[in-house]
Amino acid sequence: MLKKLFRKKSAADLRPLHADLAPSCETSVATDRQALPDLPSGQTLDSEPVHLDTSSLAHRHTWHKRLAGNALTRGFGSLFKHNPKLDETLLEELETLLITADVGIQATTELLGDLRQRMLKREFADSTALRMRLRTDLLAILKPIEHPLQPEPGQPFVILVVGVNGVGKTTTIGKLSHRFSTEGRQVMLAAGDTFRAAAVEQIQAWGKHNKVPVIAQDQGADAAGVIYDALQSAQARKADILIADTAGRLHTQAGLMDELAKIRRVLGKLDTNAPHEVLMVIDGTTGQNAINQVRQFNAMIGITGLTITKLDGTAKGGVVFALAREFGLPVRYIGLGEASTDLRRFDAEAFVEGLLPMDSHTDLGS
Ligand SMILES: Nc1nc2c(ncn2[C@@H]2O[C@H](COP(=O)(O)OP(=O)(O)OP(=O)(O)O)[C@@H](O)[C@H]2O)c(=O)[nH]1
Ligand SMILES: [Mg+2]
Repeated sequence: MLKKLFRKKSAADLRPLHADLAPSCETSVATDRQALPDLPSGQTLDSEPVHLDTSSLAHRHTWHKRLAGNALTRGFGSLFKHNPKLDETLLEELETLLITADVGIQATTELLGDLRQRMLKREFADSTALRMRLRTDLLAILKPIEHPLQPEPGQPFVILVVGVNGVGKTTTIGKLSHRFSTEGRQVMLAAGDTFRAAAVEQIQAWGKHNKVPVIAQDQGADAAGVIYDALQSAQARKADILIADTAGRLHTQAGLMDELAKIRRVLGKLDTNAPHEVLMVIDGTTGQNAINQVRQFNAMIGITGLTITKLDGTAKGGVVFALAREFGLPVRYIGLGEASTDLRRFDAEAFVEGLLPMDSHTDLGS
């Protein structure tokens, strides 16, 4: 498994990089076709309700299994199992669940406000009716952030992947290169994490696995220089997509944050529109701290899309709603496992169905 091969350094091990752009960067292109590594397999709730498209729910049902360990999935299941009665207790327990699952105060207040108002108007015959309305309200929060990434043809579409340490950036790049290659696009990778030990080898292993070239230099090289070279090479080869990895960094590390601005600047010298996507990866287990992370990265480099990983584990899951309410940034993908096929295009309906299935018999709460 890749994760065992590449040990992480702690955040304290990170040091700022100030190296200038190397005038002539020697690149190595990993096009090896040998044996593959052993990879692991803005609207409010008052507006018109957004209806769940039940016709295509069958194939989305698989999401429920992947989201089974999630605090929200388990909490919803347990709540509606143990509180079949439509009363204030149900609402109070729902409120506690939403807050503790990191849905955030704003979204929780909106959700509870709508449900309470409707309950007072006697719109719900039973708790199942309330459950159905809750699904609609959850979807109303997520639908506006469902904007799939659609790389335009005609030039290398540059995706710069950023985020704090260990969130799943490189793994997401591996999964993305698998996805885009499978779609028949010519993909190249840039080993822009020149900081962490073994980071270059990690992305090269993904490149080898997916049979895509990786532009890399040795550890310690200037990250902006590597990514600049990679775009030059992608332009020369007329690649469709270039995905650039970057070192994990904390927003408090001014030097490393400046490096992101430098990467943007040097890319702009080759293509004024590059990077076309600044994809921030968020670890779904992070909780409310994700809000701070996005705020700081957005201020520094301008985020155009999010990927939320590790939602297959014991993440609280609610952070997707909190991020939707706080920023309204598109969620492009979610990570539901470690294998190259475990990256799903964000589908608001499938996500809501995964958390709170229409059929209560599939509830997973205890
Ligand atoms: N369960 C699960 N694990 C994931 C997912 N995405 C990534 N991981 C795991 O998270 C760990 C860190 O992944 P990396 O891709 O190395 O993270 P990174 O952000 O590149 O880390 P740094 O380069 O050190 O900042 C690895 O063990 C991955 O296998 C996911 O969606 N689900
Ligand atoms: Mg990495």
